[in-house]
Amino acid sequence: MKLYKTKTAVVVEFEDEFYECPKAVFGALIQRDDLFKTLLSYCVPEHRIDNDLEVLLKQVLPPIDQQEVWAAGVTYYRSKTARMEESKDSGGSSFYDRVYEAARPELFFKSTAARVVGHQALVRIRKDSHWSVPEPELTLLISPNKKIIGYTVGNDMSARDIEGENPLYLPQAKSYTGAAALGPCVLVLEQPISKTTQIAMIIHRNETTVFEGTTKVENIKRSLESLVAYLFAEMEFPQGCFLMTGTGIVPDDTFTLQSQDRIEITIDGIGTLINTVA
Ligand code: DO4
Ligand code: MG
Repeated sequence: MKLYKTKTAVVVEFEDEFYECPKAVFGALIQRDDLFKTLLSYCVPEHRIDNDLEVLLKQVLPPIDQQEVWAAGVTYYRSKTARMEESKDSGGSSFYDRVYEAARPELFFKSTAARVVGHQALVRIRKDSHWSVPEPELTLLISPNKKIIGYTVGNDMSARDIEGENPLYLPQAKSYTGAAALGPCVLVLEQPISKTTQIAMIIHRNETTVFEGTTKVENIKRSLESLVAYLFAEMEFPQGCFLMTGTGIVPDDTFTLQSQDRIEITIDGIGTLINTVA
């Protein structure tokens, strides 16, 4: 089932029907270990609403409340090779090679909740970057008890030239206004997401497709549980958190985003997150 946050309501989509969750507080719901069961309890005839998905998608907010957004890096082979290339002149390449093989993953802080933008909102490229890309990432919703309770689509906007110049510039390459997008909903399952789930990204420029790529969750080198275990090893998240799980799709080195590009990221079973570059 899918959970949507809108300006006026909390809505569940289940078996092609929509249900409103009266009095539900979105921020409290998305901390619950029993989220699937709780949402199912709203899927009864008295809460059913006539809803049009297209209309709903025009009203959705980012599916987040107060949670921090963290990110894992170099979890796909494609990410490792792209970073090694972009950092070769700075002598930073071996860091990516080593972290790909190491037991400890790369984890970094991506965004506060207030800086996250949602479906159909604007993302940004930094004014001081001339080589920026979107990173389409399966994003986990994790409860305060370290349980993966949902999945959403994430865009980890990145300034490749700034990180490539020096890996110590990672926080500037990754965290700035308009750098994190999540949405359009949270997929809540009874069982873990299938490894064969496809992640796809299309970038349109003036009605032309300028990039298209796909990958699958099974191409992540690490288990999702091990990423969560490292993130929670020495940190508490009293309201839970979101974790972007890394990108397996990186456009070739000649590609950089431009203002007005439209980025569409689709993850099977979750939906499509669309953002335009400001
Ligand atoms: O090491 C830099 C960031 C990597 C990343 O964001 C990714 O692999 O998705
Ligand atoms: Mg990333």
